[in-house]
Amino acid sequence: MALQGWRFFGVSATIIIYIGGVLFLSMNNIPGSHPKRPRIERFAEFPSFHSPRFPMPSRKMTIRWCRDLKYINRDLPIYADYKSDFYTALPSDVSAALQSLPALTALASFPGSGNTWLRYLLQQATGILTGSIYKDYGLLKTGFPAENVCNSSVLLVKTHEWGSKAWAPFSKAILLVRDPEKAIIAEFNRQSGGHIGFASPDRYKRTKGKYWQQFVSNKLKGWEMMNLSWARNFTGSIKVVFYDDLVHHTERELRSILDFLQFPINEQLMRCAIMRKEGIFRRKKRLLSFDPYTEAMRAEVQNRRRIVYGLLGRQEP
Ligand SMILES: *[C@@H]1O[C@H](CO)[C@@H](O)[C@H](O)[C@H]1NC(C)=O
Ligand SMILES: *[C@@H]1O[C@H](CO)[C@@H](O)[C@H](O)[C@H]1NC(C)=O
Ligand SMILES: CC(=O)N[C@H]1CO[C@H](CO)[C@@H](O)[C@@H]1O
Repeated sequence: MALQGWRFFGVSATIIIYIGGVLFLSMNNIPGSHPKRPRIERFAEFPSFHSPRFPMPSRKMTIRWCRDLKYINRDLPIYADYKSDFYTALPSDVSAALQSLPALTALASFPGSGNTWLRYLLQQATGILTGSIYKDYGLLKTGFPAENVCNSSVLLVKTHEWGSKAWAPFSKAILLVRDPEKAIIAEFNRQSGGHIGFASPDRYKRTKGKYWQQFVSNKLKGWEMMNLSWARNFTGSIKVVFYDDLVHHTERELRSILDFLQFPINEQLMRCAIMRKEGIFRRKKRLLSFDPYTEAMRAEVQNRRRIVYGLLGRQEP
């Protein structure tokens, strides 16, 4: 009897530990819709976000928002609320604008092209949350609680995918394009830098530089496909935003993006967003003591960039 009691206890404990373990693992590894891609994306475009001064991006990093963020509630426009918030537009204009918003807008970009920064700016300027087809817990905790929301309750939805499946849910898209030279380094840092956020110089030299070379050539193809397939084959309306323009003419670009989204501009929020455009991110150049691109690589990257930028209608100096 006593033995059976012990056996029962032992089996129960094993089962409980097992279930607990499975739960723990599944909580940390929720399958996404794109299992092949890394689902963790931090602020790759903001190297300092990972700097040793901020060792863990998910802790203590609170963004001060110009206004409390919320979802778009299309069914129940609360007029009194909109009246005070969107004081530049009449309440009826606002609700009409919100209702006429097309189903869904994608924020399509190659990783490392500044999509998180653009989402940050848009959330500041509108007070409305932006979504994503991924669920990045780092972002979830640092001011992007609508990670994994992909419906009309968000302003737009981040994606790094392309192809007919990727754009099926969307009727509009903003294609954010960054110089591949920078985007590829940002992506390399993100994939290999861990919490510190930078690839160590050794990583560029791994297997006599072949690893990095292969990385650049793969990513360059991806960059090109991403850009061109959205620009050419997506059937909805598309707006191409160049990262450099966003950096140098932030307000002008934001206004034109909101115009594209048919979202009414609130001047007060816009001023606030521009004031806080860098937010907690201070962009700092990583000082690599060497140039990771060889002459041949750079020539190839620049050649590709010229072709793609040309096709996207941008003249290169
Ligand atoms: C949007 O998606 C979220 C999460 O999947 C869900 O909670 C919410 O109800 C959805 N909203 C609409 C308007 O479909
Ligand atoms: C885009 O369309 C062209 C034909 O117009 C097709 O050859 C190509 O495979 C398409 N690309 C994607 C990524 O769907
Ligand atoms: C998907 C897509 O449009 N790919 C094109 C990318 O650009 C090259 C030329 O630069 C084309 O050959 C591909 O078809």
